[in-house]
Amino acid sequence: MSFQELYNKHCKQGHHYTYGTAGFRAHNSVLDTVMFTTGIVAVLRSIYLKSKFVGVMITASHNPPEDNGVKIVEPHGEMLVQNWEPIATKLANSASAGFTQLESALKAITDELHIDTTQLACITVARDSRESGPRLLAALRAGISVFSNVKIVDFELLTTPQLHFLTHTLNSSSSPSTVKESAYYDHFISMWNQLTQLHHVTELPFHLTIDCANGIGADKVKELIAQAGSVLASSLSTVNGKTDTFQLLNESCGADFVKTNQTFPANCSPEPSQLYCSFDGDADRVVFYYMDDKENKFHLLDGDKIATLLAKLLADLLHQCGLSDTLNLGVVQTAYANGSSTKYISDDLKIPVSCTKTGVKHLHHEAVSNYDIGVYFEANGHGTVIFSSKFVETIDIALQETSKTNKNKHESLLSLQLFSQLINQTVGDAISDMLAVVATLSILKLKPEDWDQCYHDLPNRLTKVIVPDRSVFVSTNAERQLVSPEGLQAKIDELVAKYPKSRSFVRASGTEDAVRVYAEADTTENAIELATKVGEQVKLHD
Ligand code: G16
Repeated sequence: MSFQELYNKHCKQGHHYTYGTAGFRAHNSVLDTVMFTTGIVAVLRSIYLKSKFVGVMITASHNPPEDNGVKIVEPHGEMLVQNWEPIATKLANSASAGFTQLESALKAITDELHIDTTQLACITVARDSRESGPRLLAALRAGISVFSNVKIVDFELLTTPQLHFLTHTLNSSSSPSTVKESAYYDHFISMWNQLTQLHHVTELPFHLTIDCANGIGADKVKELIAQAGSVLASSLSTVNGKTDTFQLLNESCGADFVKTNQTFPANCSPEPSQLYCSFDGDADRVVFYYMDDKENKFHLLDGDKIATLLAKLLADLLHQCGLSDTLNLGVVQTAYANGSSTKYISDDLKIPVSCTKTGVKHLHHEAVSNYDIGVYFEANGHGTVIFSSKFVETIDIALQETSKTNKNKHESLLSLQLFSQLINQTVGDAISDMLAVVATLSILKLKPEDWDQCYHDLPNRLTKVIVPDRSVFVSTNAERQLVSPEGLQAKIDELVAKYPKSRSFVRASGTEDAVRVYAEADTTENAIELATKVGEQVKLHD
């Protein structure tokens, strides 16, 4: 088919596309056009990067089942570089205006960036379990097929982090054709086995129930558990794994539901002191929780608690190796981080903390730019730990120089090395993060309550307000203050001044048609009241 015939078959006119926090996301019925143009973007990006594999993931992650979306993956697993986001947006909105507009936008881009479209492009694609996935994949493949010199590796159903990992693996491999999905399981199971054997872990200090949000993470984590040794198989089980009942995706379950509602998901019968975790729809985030044995209350162990647990372990290991002054460790958070976590990291752990805008692309960039070990987590459970090339070289050299008779130092160095491979280096990954947390708790012999004791969260609430036009809510200072609508920030400041230990901010979501309101205060009642009052102000200013 010609370019125009493909366009006519897959594209519709009239929708305005905006590049959000993690790519394009909307109701599936308006996405065919942007899938088609994302196929084109991926080809251009691959050619621009000298035929490196570029990934495209079809998913709407934590959003409802009828939504869908697309995330573009850089050759080494990062999110699409930010200076290409306007290119992706321009092509989508040109296609939405008409074929001639798309053709001329494409020509302007290829001319400006000197892209020879006859060169080879290499693309990886995958999708989550949503019903609209196959139709949108067809639109994506049609956009790719506008170009004649393309190699596509279709991994079919994957979690988002699996596609990030496999895209990186393909680009690093001398025989890319041999890279299969199994490379993911082989890698993480091997690192888990080596790390836990080094520390003589023969059983976990709890049973872990994994809520899979009825998403693609269910099939993939079951595969991992089936292939891993008996330690995991005997202590891990899954709930909410109905990936074939599309309407159940993220329904009363999953990481976003648990974090926002601060309660157990559907189909979970909590037992005191056992550990629970929830993935989101594409398994790129995870939050943990448990029920205490005194009051049978729900306790959330969110991204902040994960960050502090991992940062403490890594700081201790660095100290035991005598490398605390050689390799710098830092934590990256967003405005959603609980005030107590930030205080604990800087005052108690004495580790530097930075704050960025929401979106893992921002946290990842900050972590890579500033730290040899960059622990970055959003409170919603999205994150990982990134290790620099200086870290890799330093540990390699230290291992060669340290005799095995210096057992403690040798073991700490090896632990750091294995840990840096157990946690997904390309992007936040619910499965890999889960393994890293479980390994840490097992090594330190911590029960959920022990982990929770490091600091006490300030009571907090996260709510959503639906407004006619969320684009009027413009923020600054890592999203902690609003510059528009005029006067709203002053009202928020007035309200915050009325509650002890309080903080509140408002920002437009980049994945949902809503404005998010976050509030924390000295008591749960005050946090709820503050969030409600700020939400009322948002409605008055929309
Ligand atoms: C995406 C981003 C996350 C972000 C979340 C919510 O997650 O990757 O960094 O925290 O959206 O963003 P917003 O508040 O702008 O809607 P996911 O898991 O939905 O892809």
